[in-house]
Amino acid sequence: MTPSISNSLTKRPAWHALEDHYQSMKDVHLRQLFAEDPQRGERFVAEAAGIYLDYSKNRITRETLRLLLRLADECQLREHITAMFKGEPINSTEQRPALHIALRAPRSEKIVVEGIDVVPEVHAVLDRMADFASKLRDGQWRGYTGQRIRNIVNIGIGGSDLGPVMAYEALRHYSLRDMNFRFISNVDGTDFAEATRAIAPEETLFIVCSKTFTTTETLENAHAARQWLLAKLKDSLAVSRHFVAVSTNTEEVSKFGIDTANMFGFWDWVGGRYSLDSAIGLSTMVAVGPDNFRAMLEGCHSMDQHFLTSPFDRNLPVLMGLLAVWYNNFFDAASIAVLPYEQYLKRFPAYLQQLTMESNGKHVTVGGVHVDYQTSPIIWGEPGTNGQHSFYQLIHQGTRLIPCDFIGFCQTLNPLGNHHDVLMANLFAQTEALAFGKTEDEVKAEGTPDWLCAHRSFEGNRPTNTLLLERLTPYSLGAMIALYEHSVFTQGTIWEIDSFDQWGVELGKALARRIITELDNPDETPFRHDSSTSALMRRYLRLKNAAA
Ligand code: G6Q
Repeated sequence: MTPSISNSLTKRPAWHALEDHYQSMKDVHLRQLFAEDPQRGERFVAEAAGIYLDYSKNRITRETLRLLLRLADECQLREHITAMFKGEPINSTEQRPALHIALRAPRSEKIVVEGIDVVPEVHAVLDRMADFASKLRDGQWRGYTGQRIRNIVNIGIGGSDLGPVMAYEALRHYSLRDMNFRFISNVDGTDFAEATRAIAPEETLFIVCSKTFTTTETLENAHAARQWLLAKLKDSLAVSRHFVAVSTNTEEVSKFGIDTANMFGFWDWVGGRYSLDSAIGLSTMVAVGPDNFRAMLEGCHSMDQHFLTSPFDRNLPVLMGLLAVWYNNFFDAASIAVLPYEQYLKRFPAYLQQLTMESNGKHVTVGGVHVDYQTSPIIWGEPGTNGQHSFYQLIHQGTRLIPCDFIGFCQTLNPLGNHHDVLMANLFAQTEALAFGKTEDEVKAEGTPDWLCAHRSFEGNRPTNTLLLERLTPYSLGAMIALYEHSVFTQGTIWEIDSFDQWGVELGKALARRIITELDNPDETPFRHDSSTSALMRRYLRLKNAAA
C-alpha cells in the first residue's frame, strides 16, 4: 500500500515564507547580528516562573520570530493549548485527554473530564501520598519485624522510572539523608543485584510503579523483589508491610499480591512520561518530603499558567518549541544537546530524551498520514563541564549543526571555594565561543603558524539557548519540567502529530514475548525468524548452555 503523504504543513503560507527567509538567513553570522544590534542580548530574552531564557544567541531576527509565530497561529497552537487544558481527548489515537496539567492544579481549580471534576481526586491521592510519605520519614511505618524502613526501592521502567530517578537525583540536596533511595528498571539481573546489595530486607520498602501493571520488566523485577524479601522474612504476610503499588490497574495489583489498601492510583489521562507529578512520584515525595514535592508541583503550575496565558512572543515553551522547529526543519539540524551546569541534573538529559523522542518521534500525522518533513530531533547531553572534555569538540568544530540548551544556576547548593564561579564561567564561555568563534585571522594574529591556523580557528555561529535560574529548588525543577513538556507539545502541534501515544514501542515487545517462549522451549518450537535472528538465538543458547 502506498502511504498517502501529508503536505498540509509544508503547504502553509508561513512555511513557504520561512523557507524563503531561511535562504536569506543561512549565511548570516551571529557576529553580524550582535554587531547590528548591540542590545540584542537584552532584547531576545523572556522570563517566567523563575526561569530567565536568553535566546539571543540563535540564528534569528525579529522577522524569523514573526514568521515562526505566524506558523504557530496557522497551526492553531492557541486552540490546541486550550484543548489540552480543557481536557479534550487530544491523545487521539488512544482517544483520551493528556491532562498532566491537572496533576499540579491547585485545590481551588476545577478541571472537568467527562462530567467529573478531577482536581479533588488528584488532591485526595496527593494527601494519601503525603500521609504515607510522612509515616515512612518519621519511622511510624515500620517493616514486618518492627524495624524502621531505611531503604526505598522504586521498581518501574520508562515513564515509571525516568521521572522518579531524575527528580530524586535533582532534589537529592533536599532529601532525607538517613534513607537510601534506589531504582530498578532494567530486566537485567545486574540492575536488581546492585540495587539490593548490602541492604536488609527487613528495612526495605519496594514501590512498584506501573501504570498498566502488565509491563514484563517491572513484573519480573517485582517478583524477584518478593522472593528476595521472603527468602529472609519467610512469611508472605510481610509483603503488605514491604510493598506498595502505584498503578491504574487495581485488578493486576491485587493479583500480584499487593494489598490494594497499599495502592496509590492515578488515571488513564496521565501518560507514562508525564506521570512524575502523580503517585508515580511517590519515591521523590518520600525523599524530599510532601512540602517540597508540592513546591515542585507549584513550579510546574506556574509554568502551565504562563504557557496558557502569555502572549506567544514572550512565552518560553512556545519560543523554545518554535526554535527547535526552525533548526530541525529549515537548518536540517538532527539533534539538540541539553547541557546542565549542575551536577544534580545529571539525569535530566535522559529524562528529556524520553519526553521528547517518545512524544514526537512519529512519522505520521494525527490523521495517520505520512509526513513529508522531519519530526523530533534527537536529544542528548551530559552535565557541564564534563562534556567540554569529551564531545564539545564536535559541537565547536564538527560538520553538523547542534543547537544547545545550556542550563545554569546563580547560587550553588554546595558552596566550595571558587568552584561555582569556575563552573559558571565555563557555561558563559562556551555559549560565547559557540556563537562568535575565532577567525583564522584572529588565530594568525596571535602568532599561530599558517599551517595550524585552520585547525585552531572556530567558525562560531553555533546556536544556543541559555536558561539561567537563581537556584535549583523543587519549584524551579517543576518549572523546568513543565517548560520542556510544553515545548514538546508546541513542536508536536506544529508537526501535526499525536505527542501522547507511543505505538513505536509495541512491535519489539510483541516479538520479545515470542522469542522468550522459543528460548524457553528450544526443542519444541523451531525458530521461525529471519536467518540472522535465528542464528543469533542458536548461538546464544549454545554458549549459554556451555557455561551452564
Ligand atoms: C511513557 C510510556 C512508557 C511507560 C513504560 C512503563 O510514556 O508509556 O515509557 O511509562 O512502558 O509502563 P507501565 O507504567 O505501564 O509499566
